[in-house]
Amino acid sequence: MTAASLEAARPARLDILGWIATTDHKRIGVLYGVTALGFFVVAGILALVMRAELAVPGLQLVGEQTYNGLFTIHGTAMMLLFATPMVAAFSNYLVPLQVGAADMVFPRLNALSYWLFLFGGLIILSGFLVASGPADIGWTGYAPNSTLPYSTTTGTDLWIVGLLLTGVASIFGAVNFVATIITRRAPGMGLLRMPVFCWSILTTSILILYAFPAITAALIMLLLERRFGATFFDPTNGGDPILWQHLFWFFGHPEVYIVALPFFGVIGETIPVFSRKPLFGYRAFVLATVFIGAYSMTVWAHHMFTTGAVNLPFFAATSFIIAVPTGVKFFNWIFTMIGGRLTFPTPMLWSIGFLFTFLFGGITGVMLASPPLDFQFQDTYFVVAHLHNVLVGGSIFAMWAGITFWFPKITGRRLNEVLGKAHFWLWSIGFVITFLPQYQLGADGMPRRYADYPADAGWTQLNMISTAGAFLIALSVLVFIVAVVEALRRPPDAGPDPWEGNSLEWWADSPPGHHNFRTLPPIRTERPVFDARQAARAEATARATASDARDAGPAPAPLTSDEEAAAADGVPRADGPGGT
Ligand code: HEM
Ligand SMILES: [Cu+2]
Repeated sequence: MTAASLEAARPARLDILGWIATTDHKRIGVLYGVTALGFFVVAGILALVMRAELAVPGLQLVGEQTYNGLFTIHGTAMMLLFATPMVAAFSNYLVPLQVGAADMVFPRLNALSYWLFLFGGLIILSGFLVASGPADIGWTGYAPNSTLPYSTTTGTDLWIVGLLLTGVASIFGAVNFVATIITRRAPGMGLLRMPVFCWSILTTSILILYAFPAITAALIMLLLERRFGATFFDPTNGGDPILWQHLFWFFGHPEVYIVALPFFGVIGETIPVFSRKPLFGYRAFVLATVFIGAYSMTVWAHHMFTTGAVNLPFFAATSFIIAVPTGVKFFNWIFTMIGGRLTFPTPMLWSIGFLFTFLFGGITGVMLASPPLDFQFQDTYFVVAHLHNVLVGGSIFAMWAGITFWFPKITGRRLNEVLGKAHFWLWSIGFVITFLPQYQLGADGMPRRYADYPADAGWTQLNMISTAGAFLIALSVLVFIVAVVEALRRPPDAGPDPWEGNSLEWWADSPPGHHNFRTLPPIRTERPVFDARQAARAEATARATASDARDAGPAPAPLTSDEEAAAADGVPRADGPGGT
């Protein structure tokens, strides 16, 4: 056999070394996304075990100590190994494309961020392998529970070290995004012509730079206290356990915006495309984003009302006010749709689902920001319902919108619409069934973080419903996985711009080539690809009119711009951006 025929006989292989050594922002984005979804599946399985345990009173599946480990690792993994790195996945893939750059400013630092995140995550999960079990201190790691002698497992130390690594990864990533957005925008792309997704990432990255050092410091202090004799949180030695709560929530509240703002940005990209209109109030949206980012630094102690150690009116007031810019975004989204020519493919369904579920989560948040209500609901299932309403109903709905929207860009293939819609409806129904009953359970006084509840409390039926919903959510995720596998087995056929998008990523090939762009269109608004498409259509219309005129005598009167737009809508797409 010749070398060439040997080469041909070898089946196509995944370029594993290429992926490991990659510094290409697109590959790093895919690595982040696939890894984060892997952690999502793990954390989801932990959730199913917990929900199965809670379906009926009594301890059937796991003991109390195991349950502590389950909610700790579930909460930690969902927040910091799934939602946060999912933001990094979207921003890695999209920011350089949307600003018209060839890559990030620091590609190697970018790769380092990913590997720190992966190994940090594995270190956290490795707690399941030690004899005493994983961290058992809640995702909030409150002192003194997290100090010795209260949390004796080595799993807690692994949790600390793993979180330190993933935190540093987030900080490196944030530096990279800020630098890329500031220095790598294509000619013509002023800051106010940048897609709202990039604005969200710029804001989020700056927020990371303020918030993550607090948790990094807190984790180092906790490790010193547990293993090296420090007493930061020990009141018998001049320390203060409340200090942990301040450091944690100074990070933790902004963190919930770190996993929300980018997804607001995603919805700011999808709704205009499927409404065939520019985003209503682009500048107000950008201003609201920046305001939420800055202002989210001032509300952290609303998580600490019941400590009796914080100023209630101040933190209640700041928390209420943050609803205002969030409300502005709802106006942006809704007025974009009003009067638009709406279509409802899967990404648009997720976007509209997001509007409903996030609104509900926001309203229950305002309730919890009110100290009298918070004193009542503290540590009950009302809080569990609220936080999942915001995270699952807000961020993760929008995440699915983003995944289904950009899937054709990343893979060159559209997802099957029937499977996509099945995923959406199963998830949505499962979401409501899982989390709505928990508001009632919370109002009835069922406490969170317990593996069991009394049989005579009257909570059994609602718990059973909630558990059934969780399994429906799991089923929907299986449908999504089937849809992805089905799509990847087809040859690529999506073309560069399957949705008729607005921003520059739709100008590049699907998937984009190594350095993204061969050419760029002129950038005169925040919708350069839309502009280029309209220009191409106008030109095609003009050409057609001119040749008609040659055939049929005198030229018709020139179109007004409104007529032109209407005519262009009916014209089949001119040969498109195509990236050439
Ligand atoms: C999708 C289906 C999900 C289900 C069925 C689910 C279920 C649960 C359950 C049973 C608990 C423990 C409640 C308790 O006993 O106190 C919990 C806690 C928690 N979950 Fe989820 N969850 C889901 C998704 C998510 C997502 C997507 C996130 C974040 C992005 C998340 C973040 C959390 C957090 C932060 C906690 C609190 C952990 C703690 O108490 O320390 N969950 N979840
Ligand atoms: Cu908060």
